[in-house]
Amino acid sequence: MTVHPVPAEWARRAYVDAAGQAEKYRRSLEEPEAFWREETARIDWIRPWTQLGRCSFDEADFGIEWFADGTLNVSANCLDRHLAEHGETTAIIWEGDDPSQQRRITYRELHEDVCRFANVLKGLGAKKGDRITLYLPMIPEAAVAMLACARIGAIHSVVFGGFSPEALAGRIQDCDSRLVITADGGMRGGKLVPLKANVDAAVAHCPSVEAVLVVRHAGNAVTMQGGRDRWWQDERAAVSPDCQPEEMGAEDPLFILYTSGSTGKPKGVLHTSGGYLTWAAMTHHYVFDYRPGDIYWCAADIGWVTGHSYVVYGPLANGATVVMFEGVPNYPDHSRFWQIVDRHQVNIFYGAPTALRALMREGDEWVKRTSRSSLRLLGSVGEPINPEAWEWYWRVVGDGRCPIVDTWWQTETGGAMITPLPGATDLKPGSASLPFFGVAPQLVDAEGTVLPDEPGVAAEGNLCITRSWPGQMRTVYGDHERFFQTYFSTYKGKYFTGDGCRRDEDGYYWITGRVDDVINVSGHRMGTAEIESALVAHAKVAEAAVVGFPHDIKGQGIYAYVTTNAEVEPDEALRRELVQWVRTEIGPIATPDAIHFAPALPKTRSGKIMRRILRKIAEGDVSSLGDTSTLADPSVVDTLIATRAG
Ligand code: 6R9
Repeated sequence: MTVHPVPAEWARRAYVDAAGQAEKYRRSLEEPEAFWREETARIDWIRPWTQLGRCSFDEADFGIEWFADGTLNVSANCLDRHLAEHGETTAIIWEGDDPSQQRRITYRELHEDVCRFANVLKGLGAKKGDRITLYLPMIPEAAVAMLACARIGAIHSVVFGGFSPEALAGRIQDCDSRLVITADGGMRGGKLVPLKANVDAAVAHCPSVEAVLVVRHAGNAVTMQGGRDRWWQDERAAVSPDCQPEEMGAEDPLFILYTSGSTGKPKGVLHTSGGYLTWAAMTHHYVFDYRPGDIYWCAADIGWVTGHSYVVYGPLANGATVVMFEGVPNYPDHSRFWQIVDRHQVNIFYGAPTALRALMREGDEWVKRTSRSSLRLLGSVGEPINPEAWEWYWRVVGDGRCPIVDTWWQTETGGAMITPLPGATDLKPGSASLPFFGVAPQLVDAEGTVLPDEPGVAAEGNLCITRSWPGQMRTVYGDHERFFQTYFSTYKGKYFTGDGCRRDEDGYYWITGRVDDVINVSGHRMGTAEIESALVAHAKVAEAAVVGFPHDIKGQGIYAYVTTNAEVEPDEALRRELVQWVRTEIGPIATPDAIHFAPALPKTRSGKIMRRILRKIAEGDVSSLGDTSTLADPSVVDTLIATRAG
């Protein structure tokens, strides 16, 4: 297998080399108090913490707290403290969907905008602890709105702009937001996303919403409802440019972000202030080896956790210059990413494998016609990166010069957990490599037996984490019991990630993908249960079962088995209708790739759908269906094999 050793220059100049990595890792687990005292010094505390943490994953005394008696304000850490020496440093370089549009915003300007935005929110009655829903395109005002919430101690809940009004309404209702922040519209690939119209449709079902603050951006016509809707640009001028940051406890909530799990509706993952910011800033510092002056670009949308931790909180806490991109990789053409790299002289680029695979398919020429000589480091996140895409990223995009940090983590973990450090870790294409400081992974088998962790011995099982880390989520908003049940009840005393994983002879971790009913479509997490409930909500559908199947570009595609009501004759028109239906119910990211009309689904005698078999059929691998003897009616399987979709 190929191993790419740490380039000599990186070993010399990086914050940590291999020996440093091993030593810091050891200290983080063996001397946590001293280790975290040092690492939290990167944060400006209003009142320094004295208690490190009180964390237990056991049911009897379950709870997670870090630095609990410390106080801080997250927005002051991302803004105010940079002003004295770096006020004129560019904080955000914005690149519009339309390649002729750019904006540059200094830390001083960002600070003023955040203060004004915070004052507008206060004027609308927002206060500490309130939930505020954000539904915005990738524009600087998205970061401004998040930081303004943090400044006054309100809890933001960002909903990805690709979600439908239905999905948005559910998320507004779940956390009872009184305020929604949106834009008239966003642009993606030359197409308008009618955000304000979507908010209008959503808010019609949300009696809790009293005010909608709208950022003028795309210039499309919108309806403004008197008494409820206001333009940010109008309000901005009428408020003071000063706003004192609220003193927040380290364990006061910073944000909620909804994410899919294997059961039920999306969960409101809750992150708090002190531990989360420490983790975001610290991982951004070490993983990207960020130096003042570097131009750093994370291509994730702020609607996902990667956008929270690595577009906004981590880099801004570190005083970085961040590129923010509204558009898509293939508009106006397949060179767009690399044109942006050249135009803004990007040094660090962090993106998702799905985009790389899509660009790889278009051929090297689109990449080669750009210079990319400014690039020094590349990153990958969101899903496993297959070695072929890794090598292409390395050879074609990075010209064989830039280390690739393949960072494994989750919405729940707040920031990178298993990742190379560019000056320390030899790279194996496809492996997220080694645990970050403070992270204690463990592999267990299905029964929970711990697999031996010894040098030279490989193992494969389910990935758990045995100790808390500061960036860990603290609860599921409004349902603490669900938090415990979802993550800590499968394997007693451990956090279960939902991922399968192999550890090789050198101790490198290879994430093999989800082992639960979550599918990862283009790096977006979807619960099969959500798509199923959208399908059965259609009047003609009796039953549905959704599974993932391998997809060349998306990583996984969505394969839906649908049983229609008895009187319905399934046809092509219904297939199209159901695809459209799911797009409307959840959003375009949940578009089924295949719909397989099934007269019946394979079930056990107790009525449980045998998903294992459905996955095999969707994958086209019917040679090894395993034991089907427990099926109530084994002939169902033959029918499904004969009628496989796609
Ligand atoms: C950050 C983020 C989390 C799930 C996670 C895993 C997959 C993320 C990965 C990766 C292999 C990587 N995942 N990064 N798998 N290698 N580098 O993506 O959060 O949206 O919550 O998804 O994504 O399956 O469990 P989130």
